Amino acid sequence: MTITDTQAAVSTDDPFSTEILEDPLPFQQRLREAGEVVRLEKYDVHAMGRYETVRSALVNWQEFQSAAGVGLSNFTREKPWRPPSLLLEADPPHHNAPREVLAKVLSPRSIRALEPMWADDAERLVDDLLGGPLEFDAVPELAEAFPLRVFPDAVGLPGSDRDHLLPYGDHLFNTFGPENSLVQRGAQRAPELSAWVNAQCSRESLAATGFGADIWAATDRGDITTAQAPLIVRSLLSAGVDTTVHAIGAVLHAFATHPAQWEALRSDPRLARRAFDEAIRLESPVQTFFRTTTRDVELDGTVIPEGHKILMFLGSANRDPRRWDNPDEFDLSRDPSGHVGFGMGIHQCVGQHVARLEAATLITALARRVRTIELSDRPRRHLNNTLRAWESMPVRVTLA
Ligand code: OVV
Repeated sequence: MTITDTQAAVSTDDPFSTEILEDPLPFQQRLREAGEVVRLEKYDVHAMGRYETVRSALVNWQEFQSAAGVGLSNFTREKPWRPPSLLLEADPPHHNAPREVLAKVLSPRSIRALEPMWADDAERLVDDLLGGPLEFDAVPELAEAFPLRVFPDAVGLPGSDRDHLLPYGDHLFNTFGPENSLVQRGAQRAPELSAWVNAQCSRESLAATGFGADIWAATDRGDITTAQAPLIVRSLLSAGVDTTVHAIGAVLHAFATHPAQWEALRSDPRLARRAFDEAIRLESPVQTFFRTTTRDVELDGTVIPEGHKILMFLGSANRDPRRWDNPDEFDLSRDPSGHVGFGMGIHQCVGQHVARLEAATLITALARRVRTIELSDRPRRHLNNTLRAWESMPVRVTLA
């Protein structure tokens, strides 16, 4: 990275290259060191990697809009590959009604009734798994199995084909980046998966109870229109599965590599929620989102012109030593609140209470039965333009 006379620092790195997706940490450190804003030459966008800068941009929706898309593509110039999300890809005033409806559907109060059911489901999944070999791959057996068991039921999806949700989400999160080979590979199945997801969003295809039905009930009250409801259901199906799968993968990896923290959790299971947020901070399953400037914005002596894309590195902010002591440590004695892994401000993850409940019920069930958990082989990364994920995580456990 070089500093030019009057402009922002410039980087020639490609954060969406295989090499940096495999291990983004050295790049993120260079980004934070280079300055508050850094120009990424390859994509003609600006990037932010420091906690305070990222946080300030996240809460400043007036100057850093989402409505032009939160990926590299600028919706004011390029046609989006699917109709824009009414939540993710919208700003006030259009954002308000969908957000209020979904926030109520997914509120801590509304989801409280799920806790005993999910605790039972978690216990059954863990019991079944531990009845078999004590060496297994924690990605399919736990990180994928649990969300795919409980979340589609909570939405009210009818029976089959639920395994379409993961590849759909994976492709969607790839499309926030450039059109590289990850996007090209996913594009083959995208029409089929997209048609399937859209078909699940109608009132008739959803169960009479569940998050889907709750969203549709808001049309009866006039809180949202019947044209908006299916797109809000689509947001649930888009953002609700891959994110929680990879977040659970992150917390399992953290415990498998930090035995003292697993001990701490086992002696105080109330730490499950903190562990989940600490893992979100450390791994940031959603690594990046873009914003688009609505006017010329001056930052640290650099003018970012109106209509420019800004790439915010949530994962880098969550490991910024300017904000966190020993940022690379998974440490249950720290308070991870304030991390930007769920974003911040008006777009902050509306499903975070659901995600915490899923993770906490699974971690609690594991803590009861598993005395030790360790990696039995090298875990393998799953590459995605936006998500930080594991493809495979072989573990060995001993029973309590
Ligand atoms: C946060 C997020 C990710 C992906 C999709 C959506 C939201 C959506 O609203 O469709």
